[in-house]
Amino acid sequence: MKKIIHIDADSFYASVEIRENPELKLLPIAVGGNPNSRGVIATCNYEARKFGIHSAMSSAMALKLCPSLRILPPRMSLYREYSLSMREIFSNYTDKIEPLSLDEAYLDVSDSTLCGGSATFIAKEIKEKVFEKLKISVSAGVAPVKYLAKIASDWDKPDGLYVISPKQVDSFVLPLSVKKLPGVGPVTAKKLAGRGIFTCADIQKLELSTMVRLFGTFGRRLYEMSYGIDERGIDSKSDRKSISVERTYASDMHNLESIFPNLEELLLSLDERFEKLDSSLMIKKLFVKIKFNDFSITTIESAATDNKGKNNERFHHLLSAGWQRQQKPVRLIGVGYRLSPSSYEQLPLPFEQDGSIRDE
Ligand code: TTP
Ligand code: MG
Repeated sequence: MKKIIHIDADSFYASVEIRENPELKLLPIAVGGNPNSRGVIATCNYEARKFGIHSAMSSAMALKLCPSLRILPPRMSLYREYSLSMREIFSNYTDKIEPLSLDEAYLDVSDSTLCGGSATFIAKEIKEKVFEKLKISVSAGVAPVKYLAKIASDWDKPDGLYVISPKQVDSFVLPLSVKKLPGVGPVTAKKLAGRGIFTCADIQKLELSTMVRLFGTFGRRLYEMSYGIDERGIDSKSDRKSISVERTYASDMHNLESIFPNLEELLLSLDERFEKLDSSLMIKKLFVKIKFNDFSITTIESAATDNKGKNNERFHHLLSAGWQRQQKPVRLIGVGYRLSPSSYEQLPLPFEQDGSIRDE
């Protein structure tokens, strides 16, 4: 039987901002984009949640709900620093850490002898250490399997610690709403409800073959989760190899002059996505994908540097070199980073020596 802890920081970006400026503590605050330019809320503190504000809501709407809301611009590099400090604390308890995002990670402490070998005491101590060092609170869930640890960390938020012991698994899952199961969004929940399935107990009344017929491979996973089963281990090495964003444009672009103005927006989106990933991932290479109007695709890549401005120049260069390949009207542009899991790799290499073009 495994001992898994899932840790998730409370209102993470907002908590960091409050830590940096404690005067904000009792005020409703949010981190997000400009309400005048269709910005959205990344997160808000629990004070602001009382007004009904939540992640992904438009900043303009948030201000309507709470006119005194302070909306701060995101400072991703700061959040990454906090994320790394949290990770350092986790690593005192186990090597088996699987980060899910900047503020979230699974820890497998099955083999740990610390805190008398008690996962509950380890989770409690981690919460204390994070607060001691960073002055932000995290919620922890402890369970014998991953998905239950994740549900548990959310059970008693903020500043929660919820434990589902092996003995409690059966009684915990029976009344559990299917909406709490990872992967069950509004569409699946509705489909399940249409069949009279609202809880894990309802799934348990069905045969595995019925679930698979109704929901494909996810049906098997739902069936297993309804019994508290989750075979997944902790993946300590992030297997994310790349991240990219791409856009198909309404009308084809016929020359570089019309192609270039799109690059900035693409790079901004790419960075936004990258900054939310596991903070130990490093950018190893840059790549650009171009789809021409005959649907042929060219991918071109070069090494990354640790300088953002230089990387953006290289993207510019790549876009130009990629287009020169075929010089046909362009319908899609993608930009991306190839990633490596640690910071040990040597990054800067001259573009000219490394630039390579690959046709797909
Ligand atoms: P979450 O852990 O989902 O949210 P949270 O930490 O702000 O609040 P909670 O107490 O409920 O855990 O996400 C972590 C951070 O990721 C969050 O602080 C901001 C960012 N984020 C976005 O930028 N956009 C989003 O839509 C979400 C959900 C989060
Ligand atoms: Mg969180």
